[in-house]
Amino acid sequence: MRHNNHNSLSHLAQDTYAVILAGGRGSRLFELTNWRAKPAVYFGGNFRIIDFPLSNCLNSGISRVGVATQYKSHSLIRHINRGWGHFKSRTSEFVEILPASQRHNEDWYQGTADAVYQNLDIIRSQQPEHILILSGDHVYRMDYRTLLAQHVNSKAEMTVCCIETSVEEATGNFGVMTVDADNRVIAFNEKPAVPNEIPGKPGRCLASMGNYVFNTKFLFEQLKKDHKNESSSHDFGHDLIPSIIDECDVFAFSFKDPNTNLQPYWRDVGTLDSFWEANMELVEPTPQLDLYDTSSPIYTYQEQLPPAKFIFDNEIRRGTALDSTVASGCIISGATICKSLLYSSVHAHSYSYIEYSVLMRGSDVGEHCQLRRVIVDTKCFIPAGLSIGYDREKDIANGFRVTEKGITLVTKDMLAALAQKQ
Ligand code: ADQ
Ligand code: ADP
Repeated sequence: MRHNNHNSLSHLAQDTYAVILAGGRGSRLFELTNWRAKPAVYFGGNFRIIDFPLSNCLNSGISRVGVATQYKSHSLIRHINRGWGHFKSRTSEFVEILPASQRHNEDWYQGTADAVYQNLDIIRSQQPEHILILSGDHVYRMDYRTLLAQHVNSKAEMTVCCIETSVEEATGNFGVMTVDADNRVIAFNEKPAVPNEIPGKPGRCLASMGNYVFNTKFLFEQLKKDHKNESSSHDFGHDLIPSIIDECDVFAFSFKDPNTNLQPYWRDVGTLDSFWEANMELVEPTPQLDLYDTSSPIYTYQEQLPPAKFIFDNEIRRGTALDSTVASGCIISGATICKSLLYSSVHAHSYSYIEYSVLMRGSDVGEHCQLRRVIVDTKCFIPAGLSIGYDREKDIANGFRVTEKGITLVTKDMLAALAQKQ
């Protein structure tokens, strides 16, 4: 039976258990992931990165989800516990945390395949037909039912989701594959120095999104084989996928809009620059990622807070936000905010001027501060009169991190160190 009508798509989703891999640090986000895993990093003025794959599961009708955590998981676990309780509204629905807990040996999770292997008994008890493995690191909307349908219709044992990207972007960053005319994966190289180009498309290649579908029995067999292989690093991209493509039915699923055939929005936000850029796209008048689209909402945890409040000081003609998003609990008092994203409970005081910046939950910008192209981590108190983002050397001397593209990251630890110096 071909799976494309609504009923059979719903069944496919119901027979699937999703594992979201959320244990990685995301080291190129530097101090932003000093105290939280990358999937717990804030994004888009209201959300955390993990909210995107979790919402995609919910919107696709996949109601059994395990989140594999490892690195600095406190912030992530707290967010999931607080924010994803509504998933439990029916007894068959859940998001469960799969912490690295040395279930199969003395080790923490080795690679991504090991993170799944160590939870096989938990997954097995659910008896799913398919297992959807998702990276917890990316911002995108996707209906996973289309992927599941292709997987079943092509009689694949495993399906890898891919996007077309530039060779430059893929080099050293992504798993890169080559497919034949039937979309069968015939080569897979994890983060190659010289990626294979798509035939006839110079400079372009097929990159893995780090999302995979497996037939359950097949995955269990392959994970057991990989576990026994002492030379394996137990990672899907490095070890498991390259080891099965010659013998098994592994297909690629191209992430495309079925109506336009165009590639939908998908962002890695793996570096401070790409994180800042992806946030800035959202304050454009009509961004590609429409967070206001209620047909597939992105859910999150939000504190119960009073509305954002703007106090316009007539004398200094300030107290406004333009081309910006301002979350609940913010107080903009005699400050000007331009092209910026303010998370909940940010306070900006008189005479301060903030532009092209991302300010996370609970930060406070003192009087007469100026911020330009700055990422401000949670609960930062920027002392009155400080300018950030105008003088690279001064920012570095103050202990802030400045990227090559001139984005400045400020965290509360940096501000505490600066206060001690003064
Ligand atoms: P990377 O994202 O670089 O490449 P990795 O660091 O292993 O690979 O992270 C993949 C996902 O697993 C992330 O969501 C991360 O948080 C999580 N993770 C990492 N280590 C983990 C662990 N020990 N336990 C639990 N979760 C863990 C992968 C693929 C590439 C693909 C890119 C797309 O390997 O082939 O191109 O994703 O970004
Ligand atoms: P989030 O909003 O991501 O939860 P928080 O500012 O509350 O951000 O902190 C994230 C996590 O890191 C929490 O688990 C917190 O306890 C821990 N944390 C943050 N800063 C520090 C620090 N300087 N030292 C130790 N732990 C920290």
